[in-house]
Amino acid sequence: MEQAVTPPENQSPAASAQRPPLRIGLAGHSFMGSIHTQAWQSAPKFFDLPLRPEVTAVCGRDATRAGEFAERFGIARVETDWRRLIESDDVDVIDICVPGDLHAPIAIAALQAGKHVLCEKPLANTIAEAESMVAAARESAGRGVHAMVGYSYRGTPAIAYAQQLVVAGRLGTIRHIRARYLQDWIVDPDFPLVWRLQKDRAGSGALGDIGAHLIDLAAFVTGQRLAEVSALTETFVTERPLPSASGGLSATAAGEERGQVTVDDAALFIGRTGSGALASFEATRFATGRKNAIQLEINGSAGSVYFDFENLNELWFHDHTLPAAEAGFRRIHVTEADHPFAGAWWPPGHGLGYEQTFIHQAVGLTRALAAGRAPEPTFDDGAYVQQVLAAVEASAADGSRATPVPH
Ligand code: 4PW
Repeated sequence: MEQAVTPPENQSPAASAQRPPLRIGLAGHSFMGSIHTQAWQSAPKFFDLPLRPEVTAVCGRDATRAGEFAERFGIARVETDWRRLIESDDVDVIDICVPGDLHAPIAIAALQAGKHVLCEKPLANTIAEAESMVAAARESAGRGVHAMVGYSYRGTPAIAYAQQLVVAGRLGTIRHIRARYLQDWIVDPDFPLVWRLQKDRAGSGALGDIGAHLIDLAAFVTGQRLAEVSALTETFVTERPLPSASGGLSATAAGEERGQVTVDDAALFIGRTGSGALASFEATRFATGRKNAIQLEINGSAGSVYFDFENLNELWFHDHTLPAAEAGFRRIHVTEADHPFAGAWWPPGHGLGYEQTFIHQAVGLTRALAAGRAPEPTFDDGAYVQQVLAAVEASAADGSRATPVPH
């Protein structure tokens, strides 16, 4: 008789507490720093992990704010210079949660110093930076030191399940990818000029901040990369008040002084994958009423899937091999024990949220490092997204159509 196999997600996490530590040094402590820390701290409580993640130090330029963060999350040590974090003996992984202009210097120095790296997305602000990061990661991999880029939505169970359906051939030949990431948090023209609206800090606007997720998800779910794109971008509000020092997604203006918005507010582009599928993408922070709507539809010759992050526990699946009278999109609650990641959590139907995507990212990284293999998404995956971002910007800037994406 065949032995029943318990999926790793369903094994008791109790053992995680006994495992050797995986010590995390966190660079940055705003929105992403918080959710990464929560992820590292929650992962071993719900998943049976070969190593026990533990955030041992946090780094931020403002010692007071970094200290408050450390106290809130129970982190022992505070640094104010990321170089000190990299030199630390009590850190195995540098977790980069700072604006994009600091990704390359921190990641490259960390890998060279023998620290694994988790780097927030998009990987970098320019192709040149991304390429240097890929080179550093390839070199360090030879020494068993690995790098991962944080495309966290891959850890959404419904997205991971959609990818499994594609791999199992349930969609057949992919014809269409339709992807939209819609937010509305900067519609108010008096919303301040936070770093996400500054090109020298963020690289680009809605395109790189949220469009990058779409580019990664489309490639992850379908296994296909874009070969060419054609794009339009727009900046609707070109000047904004300067932010107070702690400016984030819910920032307030510092005063009357205004500055120039140097990134796109919205980006729209179409493309063709190397395998001939046609794709369309929309990334905007001006879609009033949409908060974090990541909508992804894939149409194949044998079926389709549809997902919206605002209903993240559901995947809609149409099986085109069924008789027409029975076929049609049906809703799958991706909360069953044998759905990706779901077995570690609540009973079927009780559902997960945004934070679990980061916990699943931490689980993937921990397991890969323990097994001595490269975690995914890799810096190569991050550099591919960077190539698409650059091609989109080039196409939008000169009005050229069918701008190639170099590989
Ligand atoms: O990565 C993305 C951010 O930069 C996030 O997942 C959502 O959009 C929330 O903030 C931005």
